[in-house]
Amino acid sequence: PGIAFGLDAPYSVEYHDWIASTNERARELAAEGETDVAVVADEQTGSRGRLDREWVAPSGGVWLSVLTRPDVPTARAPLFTLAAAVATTDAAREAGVDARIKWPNDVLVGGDGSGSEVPDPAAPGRGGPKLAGILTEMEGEADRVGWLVVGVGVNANLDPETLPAGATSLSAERGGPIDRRRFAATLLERYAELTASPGALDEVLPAWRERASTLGRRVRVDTAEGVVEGTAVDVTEPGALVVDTDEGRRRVHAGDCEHLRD
Ligand code: BT5
Repeated sequence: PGIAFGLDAPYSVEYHDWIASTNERARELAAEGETDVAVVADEQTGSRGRLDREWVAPSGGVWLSVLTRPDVPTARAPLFTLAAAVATTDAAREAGVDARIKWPNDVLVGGDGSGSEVPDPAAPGRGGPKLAGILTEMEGEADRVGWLVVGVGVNANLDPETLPAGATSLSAERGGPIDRRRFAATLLERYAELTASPGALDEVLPAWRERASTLGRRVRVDTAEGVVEGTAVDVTEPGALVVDTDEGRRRVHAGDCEHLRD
């Protein structure tokens, strides 16, 4: 059964039982001049993570990409990735799964690292296994965003055995399948709301901070300029991680972040 659905968001939905990559399809649509389309698939046969890493996407997940042409400066584009992480977290929570965000683009299942079954929301932890990942691609015109594709992969109704080590799924966490239509609709509606206007975008960072598992933790971030290790203290516009290191405060714009034990 497919997951075609109605939507209270300004996107038309293009649904595929299977496709190579929803991001790739959205990029094709961008090249054809389209906008405001959500490409959704049940299964992907050639999906990608960041840095061309493989993304495992069997039937039963929520694999989607949203194509828009936001009228914002290129410098604000990272806020769309953070907005997608917030939207994914909220949709997971609505489905009954305690999700938190690991900078910049991973959604993890909560957990304070203590092994306790019930994470304490007042004491956000390192976060556990990976539930979802986000891949943003864009093309700018001068210093404005031309088109922007935000791809979100969520392990929805999947047996973690079929996923890479360190991954989990909504169904595994809940002990039963979720309603994927509802989940995808919630995610897309929330994303639309968070990115609707420059004023709405101003609310993304505060919302992200509230849902973060990274802040306050010791982290090691692998960046193009080398490894940055220290305590993650904040995320600032347009999505940079602020890390207090032994050599002082650093702002990191991109990289792979690992949460360390305290
Ligand atoms: C990401 O990359 O986390 C971004 C993933 C984006 C996937 C979506 S699905 C819809 C759209 N269409 C696409 O073609 N892509 C997007 P990254 O941070 O680089 O993490 C990739 C790493 O996560 C891999 O190297 C694996 O270790 C791991 N991984 C692969 N598949 C996974 C899965 N289903 N769940 C959890 N981890 C996975």
